Amino acid sequence: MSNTPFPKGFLWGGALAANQAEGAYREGGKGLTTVDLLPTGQGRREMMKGKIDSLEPVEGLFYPSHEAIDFYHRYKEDIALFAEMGFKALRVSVSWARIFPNGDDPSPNEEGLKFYDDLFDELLKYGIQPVVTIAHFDVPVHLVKEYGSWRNRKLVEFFETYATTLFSRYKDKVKYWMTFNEINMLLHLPFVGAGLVFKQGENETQIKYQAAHHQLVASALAVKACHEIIPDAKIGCMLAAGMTYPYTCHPEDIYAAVEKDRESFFFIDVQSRGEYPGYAKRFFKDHNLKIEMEQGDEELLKNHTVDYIGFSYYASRATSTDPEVLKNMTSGNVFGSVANPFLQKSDWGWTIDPKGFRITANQLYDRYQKPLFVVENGLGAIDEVTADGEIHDDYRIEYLRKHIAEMGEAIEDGVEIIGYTSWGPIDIVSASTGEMKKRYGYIYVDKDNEGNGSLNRKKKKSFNWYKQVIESDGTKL
Ligand code: BGP
Repeated sequence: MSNTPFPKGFLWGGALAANQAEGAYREGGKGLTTVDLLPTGQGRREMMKGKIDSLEPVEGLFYPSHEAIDFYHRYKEDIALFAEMGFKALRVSVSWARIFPNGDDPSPNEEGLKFYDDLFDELLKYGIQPVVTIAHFDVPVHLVKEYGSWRNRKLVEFFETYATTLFSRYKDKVKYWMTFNEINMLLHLPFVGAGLVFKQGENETQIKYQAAHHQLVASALAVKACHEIIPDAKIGCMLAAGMTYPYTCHPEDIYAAVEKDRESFFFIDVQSRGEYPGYAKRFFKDHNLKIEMEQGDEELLKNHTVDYIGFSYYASRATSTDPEVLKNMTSGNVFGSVANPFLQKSDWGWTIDPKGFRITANQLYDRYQKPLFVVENGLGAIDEVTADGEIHDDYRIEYLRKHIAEMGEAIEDGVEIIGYTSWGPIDIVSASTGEMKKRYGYIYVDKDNEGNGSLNRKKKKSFNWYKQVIESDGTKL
């Protein structure tokens, strides 16, 4: 399938997260993070929702983030492979606890700063732009224990210090930043999004939206500092996106879909438009939520909005007001979607909707009229190493081919998209399940769900396919 060439300078690449790739969880002076407390297995999902019994790793459980794929020691080998594919950008996150092991340390950890200096130097050696996520689901555990994490206003000050430290240290190396990964995930997986742990009987909705306010203020302070310290940098927000379709044309279903999308848009409306939207104020009133704001917060939000809208797209969503549909058509995702009978699903039950990618990109661009940056898209699948030692991941090529083609259509529609960093260009730990079995990569990593394997890397069939996509500016799909 061939396509109209993507714009010159389009940032083709891949995306990783520190906690899902680095490993070395207690090396280089790094402190413990929230994700380091998430084992694989069924208890993981409840812990991600803030039902946490222990803030210490438990003997005998397997914690996939502790070693992950050892990117901390192998990043040079991996970056050489990304360069071979022709990457123009690599999205990585900085682990907050490598820089401030406890989160409230009086000064940063030089070993941690040095690691990312070396990582960015390695990328720039190949002409690959670092695209840096400041917070990707890993809050220093000490901030949870001592302050209750983002429910506490003190986190704003700690985050501002952390972000400002990064901008000052890497101002000559990093020109693309984003604040919170999938900031809307706070509502669905509050321990992951904001390190929130709930006690029995607490008003979780009140705590979540107060924590959201703290993150939104912290994000605006980071935008302000980034523009002051690195005037030629771009700093964005980051949304777990995917348009919500109404199950029928019944007006109630239509409005339910509007409300579902507003649940996520709320965060980006504040970060991009600079104020709390009316529907949010009504939601707070209707639910008796009192959001504590400090003097100057609203002015800060208004004056320091983001430069671009970063987002992840895996699937579209659907919703209904019919109890029968809601009961019988549940879909596996955290957004409480109903399954879409017109679409196929992945091995993990995620809807596969390439056209939805074009629709979502148009929806975001219509709403915000700012450049978009696709910083996650990909297919988590079970890959098999065949007898010939190869991985014939044609199903992944198919998924990506169709999604990139629809992204091209969105650009033709006039949507400004600055780049595409597909999720997990190398197999890494799955965020939702902690599994290695849920693979996204163009590069296979020899490691299984129980942590067994050589960690050796091996190109899949999709490796040369993506190389050709980039080489041809997206015309050869
Ligand atoms: C997003 C996260 C990523 C990544 C992705 C895929 O929520 O930003 O960290 O994990 O989802 O999800 P999973 O790894 O659960 O398949």
